[in-house]
Amino acid sequence: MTIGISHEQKKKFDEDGFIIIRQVIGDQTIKKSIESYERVRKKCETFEYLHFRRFKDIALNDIYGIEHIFHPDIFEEDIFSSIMESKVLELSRELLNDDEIFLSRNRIHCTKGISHSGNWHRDGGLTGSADDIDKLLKKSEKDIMWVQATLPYYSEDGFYIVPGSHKYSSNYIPTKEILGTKKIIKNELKLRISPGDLILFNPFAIHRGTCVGRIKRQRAHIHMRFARKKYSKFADRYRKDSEFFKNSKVFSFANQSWKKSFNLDLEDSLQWYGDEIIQEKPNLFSIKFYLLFLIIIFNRLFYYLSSLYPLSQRSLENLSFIKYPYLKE
Ligand SMILES: O=C(O)CCC(=O)C(=O)O
Ligand SMILES: [Fe+2]
Repeated sequence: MTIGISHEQKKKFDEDGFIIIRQVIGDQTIKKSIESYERVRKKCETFEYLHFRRFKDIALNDIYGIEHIFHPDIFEEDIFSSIMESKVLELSRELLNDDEIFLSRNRIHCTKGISHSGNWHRDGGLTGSADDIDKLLKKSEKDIMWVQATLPYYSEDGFYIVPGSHKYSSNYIPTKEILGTKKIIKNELKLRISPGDLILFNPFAIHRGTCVGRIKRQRAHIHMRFARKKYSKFADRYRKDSEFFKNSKVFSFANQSWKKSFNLDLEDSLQWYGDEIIQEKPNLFSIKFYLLFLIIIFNRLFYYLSSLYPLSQRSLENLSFIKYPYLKE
């Protein structure tokens, strides 16, 4: 089982909680994946596909997350090709020291018009509560449960991570201290990645996403979490995933390695994910729509004003009265 993780990379992953593997997919694959992503995005913009997340108080349709990329309504072979070409499944098997792993989360993170300034968090808990995350982190430290991956189609210079924060230690930062904040953490690191690079990280490491946005600095990456079958009960996931994976459009396109993963017999999750992520089409005849429109104008005004802020981007992100900071290079 040696596809590509060297001993040093494994050690770095264990110690820092992340590694970057450069250039795991080719230029042609990236180009085709971007075309596919744009098709999918269009379906969200026109509310033809509704499983997406957006910031509804800064723009009419500012999409930042598109859920369930294997959903038959948006499945794109070229995106799946890019995922298979990246060998992310095989690399994750190596990092998790387990052949029996499966995709428990998948979505596209994207930023186009408006800057994105996300909050610190740890992923991988079941209920989302801070204490629950700390508890599972300790469990995962004894026997690793999952790994997360980011496969970008554009250059990114905005993913922050706190190396080593996936380990319970004397200088451990409890999740409740950072959750929902953007505070500056002493050894935070911003990762610079190019299209076709792959970040693999321990979801219990403290991290946050940011992106300058705007057409020239937009981003779109595939976000994935792989979980070990033995922990399938604790792996929150979308209840229709298994149906999507077994759909002939997906299954017949999958290589042997992915077929093997799709065929795993999993326990039901204690916590299903994502049922509530479904957009409502805006109703132009409701008063709510126009009230929201006023809020959008208000937030947008502050957003543009914040572009004049003279100090650092990190301090701007910490001004609590600016909900949407205008980020620059
Ligand atoms: O890039 C983002 O917006 C969020 C990143 C993140 O939290 C993740 O990949 O788990
Ligand atoms: Fe995350």
